[in-house]
Amino acid sequence: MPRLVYVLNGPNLNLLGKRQPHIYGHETLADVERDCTALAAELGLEIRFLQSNWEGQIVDWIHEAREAAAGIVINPGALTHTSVAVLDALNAFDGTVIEVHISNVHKRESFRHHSYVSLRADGVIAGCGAQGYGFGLRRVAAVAAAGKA
Ligand code: CA2
Repeated sequence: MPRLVYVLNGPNLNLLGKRQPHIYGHETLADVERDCTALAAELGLEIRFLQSNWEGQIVDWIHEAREAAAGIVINPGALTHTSVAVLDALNAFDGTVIEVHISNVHKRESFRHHSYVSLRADGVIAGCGAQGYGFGLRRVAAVAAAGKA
């Protein structure tokens, strides 16, 4: 049975590819989902690819993942820099957590340099564009395979 991975996207990521392409690129979130689904199949993973503009919905999905998933790949959007609630939810999740940012947050405004989510994340990927999601999935698959060996 394929291992389940939640791929969670926070506020405004539904606008990907539609605004600010100089920062976030031209790929839409639907493009990212398609690429992640194809890669997941290669890696023997099943994904639930989700986006919400609501903090509580992201928290609920993290709780749902506790019951079912080997890992979470999360781009929390601006919740990265503000949300203790998302951090607390991730702290209650036992699997692998990979934090992804499309842009290099460390090259940007100073308020983007701090991440609550990084206090829990096992790995952090930033500035690799939408490719970062694929790197995150590969990492979850590698950690799961190492655990099985
Ligand atoms: O670089 C990233 O992936 C971010 O997580 C994106 C967040 C930002 O608040 C973080 O600091 C870094 C913003 C997501 C908004 O995405 C948009 C995409 C296109 C147009 C407007 C917003």
